[in-house]
Amino acid sequence: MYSTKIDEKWQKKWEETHIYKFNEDDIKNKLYVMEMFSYPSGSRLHAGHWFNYAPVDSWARLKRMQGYNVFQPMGFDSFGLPAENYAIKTGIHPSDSTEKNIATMEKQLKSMGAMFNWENEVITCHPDYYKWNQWLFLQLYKHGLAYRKNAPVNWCPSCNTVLANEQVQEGCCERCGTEVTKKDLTQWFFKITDYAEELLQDLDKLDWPETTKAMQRHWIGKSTGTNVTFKVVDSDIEFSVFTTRVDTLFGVTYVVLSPENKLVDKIAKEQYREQIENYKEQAKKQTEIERQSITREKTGVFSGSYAINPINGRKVPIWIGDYVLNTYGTGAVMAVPAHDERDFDFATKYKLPIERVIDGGDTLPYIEHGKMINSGEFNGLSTKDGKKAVTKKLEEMGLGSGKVNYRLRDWLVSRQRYWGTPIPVVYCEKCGVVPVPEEQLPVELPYDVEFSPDGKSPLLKSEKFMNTTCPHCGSPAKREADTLDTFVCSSWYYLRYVDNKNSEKPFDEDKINKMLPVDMYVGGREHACMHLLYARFITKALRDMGYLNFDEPFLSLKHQGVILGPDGQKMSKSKGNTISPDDCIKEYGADVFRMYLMFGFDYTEGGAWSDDGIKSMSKFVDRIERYISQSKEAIEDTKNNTKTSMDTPEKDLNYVRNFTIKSVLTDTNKFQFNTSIARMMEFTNELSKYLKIKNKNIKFLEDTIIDFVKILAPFAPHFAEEQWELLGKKYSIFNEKWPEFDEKALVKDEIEIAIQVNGKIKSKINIQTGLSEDEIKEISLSQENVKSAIGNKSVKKIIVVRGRLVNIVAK
Ligand code: ANZ
Ligand code: ZN
Repeated sequence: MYSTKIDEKWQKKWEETHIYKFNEDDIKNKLYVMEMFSYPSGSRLHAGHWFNYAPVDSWARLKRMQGYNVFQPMGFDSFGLPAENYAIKTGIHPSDSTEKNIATMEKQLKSMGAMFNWENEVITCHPDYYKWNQWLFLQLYKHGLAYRKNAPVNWCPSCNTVLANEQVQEGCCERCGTEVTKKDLTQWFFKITDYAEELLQDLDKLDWPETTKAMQRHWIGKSTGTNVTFKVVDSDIEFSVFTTRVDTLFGVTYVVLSPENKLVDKIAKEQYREQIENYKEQAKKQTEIERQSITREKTGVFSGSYAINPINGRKVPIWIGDYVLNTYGTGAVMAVPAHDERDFDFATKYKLPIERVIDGGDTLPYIEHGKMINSGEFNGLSTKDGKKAVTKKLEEMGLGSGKVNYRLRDWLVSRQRYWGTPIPVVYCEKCGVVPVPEEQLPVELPYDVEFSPDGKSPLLKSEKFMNTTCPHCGSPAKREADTLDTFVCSSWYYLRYVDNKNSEKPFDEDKINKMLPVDMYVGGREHACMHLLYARFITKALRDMGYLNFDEPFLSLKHQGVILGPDGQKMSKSKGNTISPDDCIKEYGADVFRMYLMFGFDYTEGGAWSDDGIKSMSKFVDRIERYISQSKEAIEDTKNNTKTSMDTPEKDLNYVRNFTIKSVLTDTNKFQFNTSIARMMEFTNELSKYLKIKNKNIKFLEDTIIDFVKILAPFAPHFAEEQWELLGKKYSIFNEKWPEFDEKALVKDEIEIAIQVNGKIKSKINIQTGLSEDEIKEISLSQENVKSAIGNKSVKKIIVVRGRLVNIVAK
């Protein structure tokens, strides 16, 4: 009987024989399969991890049996807030709890029986990894892609740290859900915006889910428009606005600066200053999300100054309003209330003129495209042509030009937390910012640090860490106290896996350029605009520095769905609806658990857990075991069996066998594990029928069983390995070739049958052998002659005489 004993037996054997060791001499058949590495949390491996990893392992096993040389590494994304917060709560040092959690999770992962290449493991909180994380920082710095600036940044008051834009979701912290505020801080950034266009363009090359690509496109947010220069009246100050609707330039009735725009102080007239100062204070309290809201009531104050519209020389008032963001475009907009909703609301509220310059519709604002009106020489042009013509004119006048903007912002990487990679920089009174020389890496994270949160970097409190000497001039210097965002660790771990023991370099270039890109990457869709964007950026940056010869890290990407609790709710300890993988495998074995995950859910959709589901999967595995053992008995008892012909029962089973080989292959290739297993179930039904027949073709049965165990192997690896051994076959089934299907067997034989209605033959048709009775009935009833013979009588009975005739009784 299949049980965890079998799991353990084969796990041991696989480990002892190094069967899944990657063959470095066979790179041309390499297949780099990677699942997102996990965070070593105290709550152990959950059903979601299993759902991410086990089916992908089955996919990879099938590939292996097709001759691929599979590389499937595993590791731990082990820096980060949860360990630190846990430490604050319990006093257990993050390093200690993390090491313990990793040990537990490694054991659990091993109980899955996946082909992980543990010898290539990467643990990001170990100095032999974060040393190279620091190296990466230094390379980016050297190439102008890491810089420091003072800026209003997102601050999570609960996590006590700044967050990258990507980590703010609908105004809240991606980790803890607390509303994010703004703080002016000097922070380190990575210049991902240098790659905005390439990050956008290359999405087209990727075999990724369309929704994920769309999210990245949206996040990058390319916008094509025009910068238009306005001169301030009675001054030599000028400023630009960014607009995507320069065809509405004649309709500008005022302009708006963001409250943070540096020009505000320069142009504000004396009698308005106090009001403006108050307004600036008030604007600080609003989040960018609130400020961008279409529905929120617009607010603003007049500056007292005017600007000149370059296209018609018209004088328009300059206002200050917080619906203009300082972080986008030029931090200033030209307002066209007739054709823009926010401008319309603002103009209505402050009684500013509204002038239509685009024809179409009766209502205002009219925000669609149309023909230009009230626009002088441009009248009659369409929006599309008008944008070109007006931009051209502005360019000729030297008062504007075409401009592309991106919504993407640089990646803020400093964190005011302890449990992360120290940023390898020192501050010297004489030399300023000095990067730590590469040969002095790693800058080790000290163990003894007071990390209770007070909004400042915990490392500041470690004198021993902070005080150092300048690598440049030798005078006393201070270290950077912030640590790196953990997304920096995960932005390049797929490179380190390949050469994880290299102590000279982060990786050997020859090695990784042969092994990468990753062929298949699988993980949660929540990483669409964070990890998956950062990793693409880092790959491109390292390529431009000459380390890599490829443009994209992950050629194919898939997202697994979410496994919900039996109640259809997200699993959580507080709801008491979690499923423990440990308990499941203890009760049913790893392969039953794995098969249930593959059969019970659509891989990309997930769904609610069902106890009945896993029970019936367990029964299915028992049935397979019974049939194999019955087959084995029949095979061993060859005395009475001398049949060598392939008659109808053999042909029927042979059809299903070949159909199963073909469908499992195509479906599994598409990550359709549930239908793959459904085909295997159909196969076992057919097999059970055949086993009941007295006169069997034993050679055929044996071949069929061998094929079936091979088909099953990727999906139930321990169980199949055991059955393989019981059949007397040579270790290991995973060194066998995946069976090939015979196209000929998939063409069904046809026979002619007669269809009678009330005893009279009405039709003769050819049907495939092996159809079920229901299928034959359905085909018979659909024949035109039969239908008219039945007319409006009702069918009382249908008798199917297999292979000959169908008799329909109608009254
Ligand atoms: C005049 C205009 C007239 C506009 C019209 C739209 C419709 P996307 O597509 O997101 O790039 N805008 C520019 N900079 C802004 C900022 N810093 N804060 C808030 N809004 C800003 O949007 C570009 C449009 O958003 C620009 O085109 C500008 O308003 C506004 F009938 O200019 B438009
Ligand atoms: Zn110095």
